[in-house]
Amino acid sequence: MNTEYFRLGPHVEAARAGGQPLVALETVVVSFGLPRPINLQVAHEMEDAVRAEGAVPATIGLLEGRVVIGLTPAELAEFARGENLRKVSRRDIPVALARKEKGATTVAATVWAAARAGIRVVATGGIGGVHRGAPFDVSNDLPTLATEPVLVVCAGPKAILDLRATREWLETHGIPVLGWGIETMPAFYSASSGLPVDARVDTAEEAAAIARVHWTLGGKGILVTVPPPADFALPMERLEAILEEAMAEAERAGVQGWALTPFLLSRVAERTGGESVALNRALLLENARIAARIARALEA
Ligand code: PSU
Ligand code: MN
Repeated sequence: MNTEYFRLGPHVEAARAGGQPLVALETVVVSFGLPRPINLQVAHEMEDAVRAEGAVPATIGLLEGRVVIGLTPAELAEFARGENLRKVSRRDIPVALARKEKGATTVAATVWAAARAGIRVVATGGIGGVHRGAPFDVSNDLPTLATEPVLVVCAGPKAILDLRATREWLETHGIPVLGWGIETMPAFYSASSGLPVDARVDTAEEAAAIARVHWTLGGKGILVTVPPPADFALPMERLEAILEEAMAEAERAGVQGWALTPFLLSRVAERTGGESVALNRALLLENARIAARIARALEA
């Protein structure tokens, strides 16, 4: 790991020395994906969920010209305040580091940084993917999964996306999609997109065994998709209506590029009276727990 541009947090340094399994967490969901003040609470709860399952959390963000692997609670609070901070995907990393800007990392930037630090497991909510319709917009989360040997635990691609196109993209680029106790890929807000996974797994050991073979044979990214907790899931039809409206609004207002995903997520949160936020929190915690179990199984 390059020490000029990377720094390990003290707890991550200790975990390394003690040979404990690590799970990387992103900061865009904290700074741009969830409303204040619940965002900071969820960030801490995710870290606690990882610890409760016997692994060590490494929340990642850019600070003072370095990629920090394992933010401290005080640093995490800065990311939750969300001031003077850039949403950093992979293409933004050199700019943010050279200018010493504070940057929250997307799934793409988090996966990339985790790989550089030798961390194999990342937990998040929904990954980015192929956006619907024109203008052409494909999240860097996808190509980064195609190039970095990291397992990402998620609730599938965000339902704001073109799910069929996203599923095809994963297949084209050789990224195995596993279903956690399910045969079809979840769609972040709902339990199923109706699109098949490549294999169903029911235990952390099964997921770890497949990942191990994948990496031994030169494979890169692999997804473990977990359906959102049933008590919180939102019905597709209701969501579709909200999304149609939000996407039309984004187009009228000229919202595009990095700002589109946060805009759509916040509209869905408003229109569901916060139900989507409760769901997002529940699935983030669930995914953090499962990621920790898989990280442990990978060490065994
Ligand atoms: N999952 C969530 N909330 C989020 C995101 C994912 O539950 O805010 C973020 C992730 O950081 C993901 C990003 O990488 O949205 C995708 O943004 P874009 O479509 O601009 O690549
Ligand atoms: Mn995009």
